[in-house]
Order: sequence, then C-alpha cells, then structure tokens
Amino acid sequence: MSFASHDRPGCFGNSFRSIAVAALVTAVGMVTTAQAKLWSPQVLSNGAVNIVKYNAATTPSTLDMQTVVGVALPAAGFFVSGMEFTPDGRLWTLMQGTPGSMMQGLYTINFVTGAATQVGPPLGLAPNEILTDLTWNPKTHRMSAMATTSSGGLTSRILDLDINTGAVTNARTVNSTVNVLHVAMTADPNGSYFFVDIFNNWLSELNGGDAMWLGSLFGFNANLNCGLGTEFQGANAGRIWMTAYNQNLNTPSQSRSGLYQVDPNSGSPGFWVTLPGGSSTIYSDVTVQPVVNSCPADFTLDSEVADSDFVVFAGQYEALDCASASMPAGCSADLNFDGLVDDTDFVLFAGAYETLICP
Ligand SMILES: [Ca+2]
Ligand SMILES: [Ca+2]
Repeated sequence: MSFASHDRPGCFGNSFRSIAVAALVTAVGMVTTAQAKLWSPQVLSNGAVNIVKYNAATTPSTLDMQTVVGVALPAAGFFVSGMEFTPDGRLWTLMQGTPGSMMQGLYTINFVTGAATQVGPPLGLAPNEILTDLTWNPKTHRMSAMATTSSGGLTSRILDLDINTGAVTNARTVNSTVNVLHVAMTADPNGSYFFVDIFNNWLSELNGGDAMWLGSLFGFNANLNCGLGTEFQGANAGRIWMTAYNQNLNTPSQSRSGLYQVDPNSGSPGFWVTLPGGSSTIYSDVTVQPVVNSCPADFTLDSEVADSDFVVFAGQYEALDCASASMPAGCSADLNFDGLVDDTDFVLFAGAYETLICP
C-alpha cells in the first residue's frame, strides 16, 4: 500500500495563440450546485487504477456512479495518490511510486482516454520522499503537494508547484509535536491547509509552521490510502470530503472504502456512502469538479469586460504573485491559474476585452 503525491502541468505561452486560448478560457469559469460532482482515483487490488466520476446526493447513502476510465500508469507499482481540478476545469493527478523516484509527480490526465502526461519531475524531492496528496490552494492559485518520508516523522513538507513546469516554487516545512504520516491534504476557501495523519488518525490544520490537532478522525483502523477534497464554490463552499479505507482486520471481507464529510472544526468524519468495488478497492483521493465561469475576465460582475475590469487587472498585474501580501483578494486576474498575473494573462484578458460582452 502507499500514499499519494503530485506535481503539475501547465500549458501557456505568451503570444498570439492566446486569442484562441482566450476564447477557451472564456468558455470556462465557475459556479455551484448542491449535488457535489466528485472524482476519485480508484485503486484495484491488481494494481490497476481508474479515475471515476460520481455524484454524491444531497443526503447520505446514495451514489450515482457515472464514469470509469482506466489510467495508463508510468510504471508498475505506481498509482494515483492525488487528484485535483484547477478552476478552469483541467484535471491533474499525482503519481506516487518508489520513494525519491522522479517519475512521481504532477501529471495532466485526459479523463476521456485515461492518458496521463507528466508535467515535470518534482524538483527538490528528497531521495526518501513520497508525494501523498495534491490540493488546489484558491488563495495562492497554486497546486500544493504533500511530501513526506514513507516512514513519517516530526516534519513533512508542502511543495507549491508551477503547473506549467512541475517546478517547486515554494517549499515549507510542517512541524508536528509527535510522529505523523500525512497521507491527505486539502486547503479551504481561505487557503488554510488541513491534513490527515494516519499514525494517530487525526485531522490537523496548519497554523504558522505547525500542524495543530483538530480532532480524531476514525472509529476504525485507518490505513495509508486516504484523500481530502474541498468544495470551493456555492452554498456548500468549505465542505470537506474524504475518501478513506476502513480495514476490518477481523473480517477482511467486510473492509470497505467510504466517502465521508469531515467537520473542519471538530475533525469528526460524517459517513456519507460506501464506495463500490468490494473489500479490496481503495479510493486514494477525492476532488470536487468546479463549475467553470463563462466570463472570467469580468472581474466587476457586470456582464461585460470593460475599462473597469482593466483597472482591476492592472492592480493585480502590479502585484504579480497571487501569494504576495499585496495581491488584491482572490487573484481573479490569474486567468490561466498558474499563480501569477502576468503577460500571459494579459493576452487572455485582451481577447475578452475585445469581445466586450460576456457570452
Ligand atoms: Ca465587468
Ligand atoms: Ca496567470
């Protein structure tokens, strides 16, 4: 068994082809629904991995499985340990394998064919580190990966990734007062990080540089494969989903994977539904599919992209980095979701400005 990790891809140049890209981005954007559309990596006992899409009903116990696609893994022994959307609807996965292996990392994935393409090796990964989970941080507009040694310890690391190159743009150490093994991570709408540790079965939140205990997660034997995913949009923004495997040591046939909803205040997991596939099927992560904004360059929300939007753009362009303290809230002008407001975004903005009226 193992965990998960990731890195990410990107695909932007900075010239004229962006007019076409602008049209694409304009067609993509964000909104919300009560019924969460969830995606998970499904790990089978023979090592095969699928990505699956399912609808979690507004009340527990029902599940609408919609799509199952086989994933082309980079090598035997690898699996998808993390999965996350960027707000423009692109799906990213984190491959985990041999500790230190540079085949671990961020991949783009085609959810029609299952083809997975590595964005780039996770630079700076220590020889004994694995990447156990991937999360979108809506504050920094970066994908973040959890890096830990496979034996856990008093520290782990959060790596912020450039989705265009897979390069680590920022690495920070997470300190714990006892030995932990962080197998799951998510960020809430404010950009705060939450972790699941399987040595102690608890949920913690990053505070300064420390993982602070929030509550105990499980009433059963947790195991290595676990995932967290946050809803960032709509009435349920901030809701945290979790996939976890309940291993029944006494009656293995009764082991099962389940979908839970985690209370970020208490750490309490609310059981939602059993996930299909039987007692040996593991769901290593969960992510919520975003509703894409059809007019992302309309920062002022008046249904057109005009001079007032340019003023907003210019202010964010000046600040450049979504993670900087001077960046206006939301970093809305990062139209390609790569953590920066730069010339690439300006080309996208210019295309929308020229169109003026939102679709
Ligand atoms: Ca506007
Ligand atoms: Ca950008």
